[in-house]
Amino acid sequence: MATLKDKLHEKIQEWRPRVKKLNEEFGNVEVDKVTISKVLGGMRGLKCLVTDISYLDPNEGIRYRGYTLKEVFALLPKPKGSEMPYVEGLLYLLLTGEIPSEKEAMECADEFSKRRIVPRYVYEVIDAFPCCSHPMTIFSSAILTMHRESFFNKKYFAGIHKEDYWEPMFEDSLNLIAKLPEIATYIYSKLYRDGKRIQSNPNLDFGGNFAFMMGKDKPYDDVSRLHFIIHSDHESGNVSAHTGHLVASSLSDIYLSISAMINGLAGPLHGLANQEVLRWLQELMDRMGGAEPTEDELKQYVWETLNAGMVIPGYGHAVLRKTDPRYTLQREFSLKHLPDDPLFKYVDMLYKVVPPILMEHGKAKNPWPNVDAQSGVLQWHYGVREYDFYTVLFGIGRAIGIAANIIWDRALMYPLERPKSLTTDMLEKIAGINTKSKAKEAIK
Ligand code: HAX
Repeated sequence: MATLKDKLHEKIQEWRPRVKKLNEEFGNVEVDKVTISKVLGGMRGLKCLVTDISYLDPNEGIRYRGYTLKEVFALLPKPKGSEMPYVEGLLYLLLTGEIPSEKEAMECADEFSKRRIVPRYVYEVIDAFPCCSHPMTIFSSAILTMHRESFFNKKYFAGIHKEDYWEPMFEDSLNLIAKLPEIATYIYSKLYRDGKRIQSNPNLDFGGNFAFMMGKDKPYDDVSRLHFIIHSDHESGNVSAHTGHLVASSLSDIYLSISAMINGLAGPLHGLANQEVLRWLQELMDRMGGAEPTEDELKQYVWETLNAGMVIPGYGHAVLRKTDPRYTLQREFSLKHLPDDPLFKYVDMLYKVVPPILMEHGKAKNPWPNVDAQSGVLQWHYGVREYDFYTVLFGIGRAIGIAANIIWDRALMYPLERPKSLTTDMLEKIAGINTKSKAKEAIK
C-alpha cells in the first residue's frame, strides 16, 4: 500500500530524532511525582506513558491527533449520502496525523477489501465454542487463533533490523483490522441468527460493509461508522490501550496484543459497561412492566443500586470530569434519528437524574455519563438487541486505535515495559511507619 505506508515512513523519519533527543539529552528531567496513593491507587493519573495518536483532556474529552471529535467528524471525507465519515479515513488520520483526501481514504478501503478474507480455521474455532460463551471470549480467541499468520513473526525469526519492525507490524495490523467486521458478524450470526450469515460486499466501505453483513439498512451504516470512530482511541492509560501496548512491548505480534486488549476491554468497569447499561435498564423495564418510570421511580432505582454497593454503569470516568463528548455525539444522533425511542427516553431521563444523585452520594469524582451510557441505545433501536454483543462492537473500533499505537511503538522503538514493584513493608518504611512485617516474622 504505497501511499499510506510511504506517508507513515516519512512521519516516522521526522519523529525519531525528537524522541532520541528527549531521551539522550533530557532523560533526567522530572515529569511527575509517584506518591503512595498513586502506587496503591492503580497509578491513577500518573504521567508515565507516551502516545501521539490521541490525548484526553479531563474537561474537553478526547482529541485525535490534535482534533476534537467534532472536528474529526467535520473534516474526514464521507461516503456519498452519508452523515458519518469513512472509518478508513480515521485510520489514515491516526497513523499519519493528517486528514486524508477522499482518494486516500478509498485507497485504505481497497486495502481492507483485499485483506478481508478470514482463514477457514477461524470459523471452525468459532463453531467449536460451547453454547453460552460470551461473544467477547469468542472474539478474543478468534483473533488469537490467527497468531500463526503473523508476518512480523516470520520476519523477526528470519532476522530483521529493529528499525524496520514497524513495517511488518503495519502489514499485520491492516490484515487484522480488515478481518474484524467479518469475524464479529460471523459470531453474531452464529450466536443469535442460527448461523444465517450474510457474506461481505467488497465494494462497500468498512462501516457500510459491517452494516450489510449485520443485515441492517441505512442509517445503520452511519451508526457503525460513528461507533467505530468514537471508540477507536482514548490515549494510552485505559485498560485496553495499555494492555495492547504492554503485550506488544515484549514484541508479541498484533494478534497476541489485540486479543489481550480485547480481554481487558471485556471487564465491566471498562468496555463491558455498555452491556451493563442495557442489562441494568432492562431490569428496570421488567420491573415497570413496560411503563415509563416517573422521575421519582428512576431516582429510587438509582439509589437502590448505589445502596446495594454497585456502580451506576455508564457513569463516571477515571480521567474525564465532564460529560463525555462521545456520549454527546451519540445523543445528538439519537435526538435527530430516534427522538421518540422509549429506551432513548429512559437514557435521557437518567442523564437528568443520575449526576445529582452521584454528587449527593459523594464518591464518584465524575458524576457525568461516559460513552457507554448511550451506545447501546442506538444498537437497540436498529434491532441489535443482544446486548452482550455490544462490547464486540467497541472492540472493533478500539482495535483500530490500538493497532495505530502499536505500529508507532515499533516505529519509535519503545522498549519493553517494566515498572518496578515494592512490598507493603517497603511502602510503610517510605511513609515512616514503624511496623514489623508478619511475613518477615514468619520467614524467620
Ligand atoms: N457509580 C457508583 N460509584 C461510582 C461510580 C458510578 N458510576 N463511579 C465511581 N464510583 C465510585 C468508585 O467505585 C469509587 O468507590 P470506592 O471509593 O468505594 O472504591 C469512588 O466512586 C471513586 O471512584 P473515581 O475515582 O471517581 O473513579 P475511578 O477512577 O476509580 O473509576 C470508573 C472509574 C469508570 C471505573 C468508575 O467511574 C465506574 O465504575 N463507573 C461505572 C462503570 C463504567 O461506566 N465504566 C466505563 C467507563 C468508561 C470506559 O472505560 N469505557 O470503556
